Amino acid sequence: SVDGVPHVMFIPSAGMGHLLPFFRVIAALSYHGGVEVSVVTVLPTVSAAEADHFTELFAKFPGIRRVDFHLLPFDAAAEFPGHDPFLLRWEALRRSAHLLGPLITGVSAVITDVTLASHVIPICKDIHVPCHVLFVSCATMLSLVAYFPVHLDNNQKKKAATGGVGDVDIPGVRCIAQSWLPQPLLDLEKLFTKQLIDNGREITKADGFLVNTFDALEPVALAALRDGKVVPGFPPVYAIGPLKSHTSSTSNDNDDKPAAAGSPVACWLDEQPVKSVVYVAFGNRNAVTHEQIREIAAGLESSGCRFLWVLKTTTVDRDDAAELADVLGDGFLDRVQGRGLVTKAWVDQEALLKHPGVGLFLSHSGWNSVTAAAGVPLLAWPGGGDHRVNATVVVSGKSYNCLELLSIFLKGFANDCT
Ligand code: BUP
Repeated sequence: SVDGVPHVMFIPSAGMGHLLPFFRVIAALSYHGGVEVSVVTVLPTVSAAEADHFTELFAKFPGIRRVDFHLLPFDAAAEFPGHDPFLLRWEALRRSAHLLGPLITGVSAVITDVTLASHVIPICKDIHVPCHVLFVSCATMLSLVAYFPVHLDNNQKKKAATGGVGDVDIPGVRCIAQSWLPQPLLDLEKLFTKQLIDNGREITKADGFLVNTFDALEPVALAALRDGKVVPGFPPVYAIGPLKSHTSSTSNDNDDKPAAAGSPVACWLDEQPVKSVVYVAFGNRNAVTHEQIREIAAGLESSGCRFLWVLKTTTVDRDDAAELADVLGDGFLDRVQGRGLVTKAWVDQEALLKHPGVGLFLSHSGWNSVTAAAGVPLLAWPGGGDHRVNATVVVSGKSYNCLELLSIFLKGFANDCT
């Protein structure tokens, strides 16, 4: 600390789903003051959305110290051809993490992203700096990350490795069926899996966890983690969610008024009947294939519903040069004009979900999206990463497997609205 003021250093990773919760905690700490805050920043970012949000954060809170961190050269394309650029950025960060030591020395506490935990925690231990993990997904996913290495060790002991990964029965939490695990975990050679196992083994040595959840939402998983049922002696877990956008904590606006008011999308929503619009979005880095886009478009069109579709055609926004009309097919936009709006722009999703016009959220079930859905029924279409686990946390009991069912669901929704 400097002059008795504690100095907290944040080490986020990459992807908006990881950055936004960090920015929210950083903004809250900066807003309340009494703490010196620094943020390890790697430029250029992978996506334009990340760059814009870094710029906004530092402009809004000039007191935050930006600690530029330069990555070592890493020929990701040669070593891991075709991999997700965000996963590769995590890998690049991990491979350069040993250079963080001198930057961390002298700070009062470090808060790291879980994707870097296996590398950052040992550095902090060496120099006696407390290290907490800001876990950006749900507590159930945290229990899976912590328990997965133990599950594999148990499999090994039982010589059950030939049976594959199998269902993961997390003590005190629940049994997650193999088909509901993050699917890369079924292949122990995958980069995602290697990183998760490394991090899972090391996180038991963290000083604590801040999790974007709350006790009423995940009482069982939180209790099991805290009682040491998942992994004996697990560090303290603080449920600090649901994290809110810093625009609402810094503005004097009436909280009921969506921050997106006045944007073209919000203006369009203003004209729609209450709870009539299906909001469709699959997060910032989950491109759906062109074939899937056409199928979703056909489903939305035949459902007769009003809809707002935030469409991403590439994993990284900077690469997204496709024309909407080309992607959606001839005449689609004309046929749905008035009742359907499709945009590729970044929108203030949290604010839009609060708009009275929105009646249903069709989502990939990224955790930030799930927690922002407050009050809007969520139709989860989970994809990769933690999405399936997140869906199990909020599921009401039904699961559907194909787009025909989705279309039936949307038709039912349309009938409800008329
Ligand atoms: Br796209 C988009 N506006 O236009 P998730 C996203 N978001 O506010 P992720 C916007 O980004 P994975 C947009 O509200 C959420 O807070 C959204 O995080 C916001 O999914 C965040 O939902 C996206 O956790 O995918 O990160 O896109 O889960 O695969 O990391």
